[in-house]
Amino acid sequence: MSHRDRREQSRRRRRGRWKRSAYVLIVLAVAGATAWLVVPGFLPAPRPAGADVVEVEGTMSGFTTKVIRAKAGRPLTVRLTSLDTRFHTDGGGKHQFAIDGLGVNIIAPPQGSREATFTPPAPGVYEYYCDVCCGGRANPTMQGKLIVEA
Ligand SMILES: [Cu+2]
Repeated sequence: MSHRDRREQSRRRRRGRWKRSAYVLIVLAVAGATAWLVVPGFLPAPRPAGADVVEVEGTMSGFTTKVIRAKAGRPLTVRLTSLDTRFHTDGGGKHQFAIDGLGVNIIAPPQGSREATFTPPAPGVYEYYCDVCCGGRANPTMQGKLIVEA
């Protein structure tokens, strides 16, 4: 093999190595960007400091909390837990906590919890309800009142 051939060969080898590391870099960049985009979707939204937290449990016999008191303009976190299993034929063990006027819609999976933080803007009484199980919204046990004070 001539000197020239050898030089050519090592140049080609170097180019191959560069291509491979570029490929690895691109794969890492894409994986990183994907993780950055996808992972936050699975994490709960950060709770603002100082939010009041209220726990609400949903079962086939209704909400455990029928009245919630809150302050207007102060963030409120509602953490909804479904105590039912997925074997419930009506609703599959899910429960909901919805307030139409405030755009709140939490759906807890069977034997799981979900939460949302919102700020009631003005004093008043807001009805909350579950519409995914046992008679849905019309079921009086799956309703409650959020009383917002000034
Ligand atoms: Cu329910």
